[in-house]
Amino acid sequence: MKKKKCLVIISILIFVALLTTACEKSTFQGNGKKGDEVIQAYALVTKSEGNRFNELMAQGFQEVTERAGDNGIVLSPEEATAEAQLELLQNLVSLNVNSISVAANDDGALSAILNEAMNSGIKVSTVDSDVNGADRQVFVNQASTEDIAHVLVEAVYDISGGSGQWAILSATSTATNQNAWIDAIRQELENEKYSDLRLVDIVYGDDMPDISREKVEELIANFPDLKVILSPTTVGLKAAAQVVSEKNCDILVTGLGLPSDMYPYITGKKVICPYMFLWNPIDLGKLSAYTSMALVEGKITGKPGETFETPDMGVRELTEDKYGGAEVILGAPMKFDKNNISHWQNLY
Ligand code: RAM
Repeated sequence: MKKKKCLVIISILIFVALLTTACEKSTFQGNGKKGDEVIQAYALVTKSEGNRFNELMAQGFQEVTERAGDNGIVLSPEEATAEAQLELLQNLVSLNVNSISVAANDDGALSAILNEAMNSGIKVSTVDSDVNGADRQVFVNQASTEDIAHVLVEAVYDISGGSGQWAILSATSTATNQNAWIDAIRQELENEKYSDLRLVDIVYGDDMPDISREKVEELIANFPDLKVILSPTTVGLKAAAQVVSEKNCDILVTGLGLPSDMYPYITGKKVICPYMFLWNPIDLGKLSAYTSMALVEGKITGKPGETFETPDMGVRELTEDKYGGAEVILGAPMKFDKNNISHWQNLY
């Protein structure tokens, strides 16, 4: 852990050294600490390292900043905790970067540091996993929370045959995207149509493959009649499919997964996952970078109704989020099944 922290700090120091020698620095012109120098960099803080979804998002973010000739800096904490992110955010605020985009591991814990960032003129947005509306300017949301909940509950209904026990394998218990989706799933379940479905448990695998696998094993042991495991996290869905496949049990899995991870379980002789959903994580990272740029360039300020142009993702509009603030939505969730997964598994 200490070694890792050291590496992160050394990387930041090297980055700053490179920036200060080779890159342009300018005087801050914004509404914050006038006269202070701003490090011309767009920063992304992911939820955690070692998660392919986060890496793909970072790839999209870097692609955009590089193409624009800007500096993109991606920092990933070792663990998916708010404490680990806090440390990275503090470093970025001290550097006085142009913008910070964060996939939050908790809604409240980052509030003070994000407000400190905004007060000093740094443009702040969230991506994938939000914070409270007042603690950022824009949320770059993958798809509407209600749409995600709707397709997931419909999938459980469909593949269970409309009745029986099912369970949710989530990521960390504080992840705001996971909790927003679970809340919306509960709302959706109030529909009379789903009255024969029984949600028996919600377990948390912390977006770590081993913990997720253990949680799946516990579910299988605790609920012999379990029909479906829904995992709205790519790490969890892969772990669920692996364990179900190894144990050769009759449970089916669905949720949010990477086509490259889930290909064998969707197309295999024994189908473990009939279908699942996701969006393009690379595009999500790209949209996050475009949003940061639009904020830095003053094209948007974080009010619903504002629009900005992108070179390859059309004109994007900020819409009103659940806090009365602004979000920009990437699109609708995409369904992956045996008919289309071959194409997508090569991409992400
Ligand atoms: C995981 C993460 C991420 C989520 C995706 C679907 O990799 O939990 O936050 O959006 O899955």
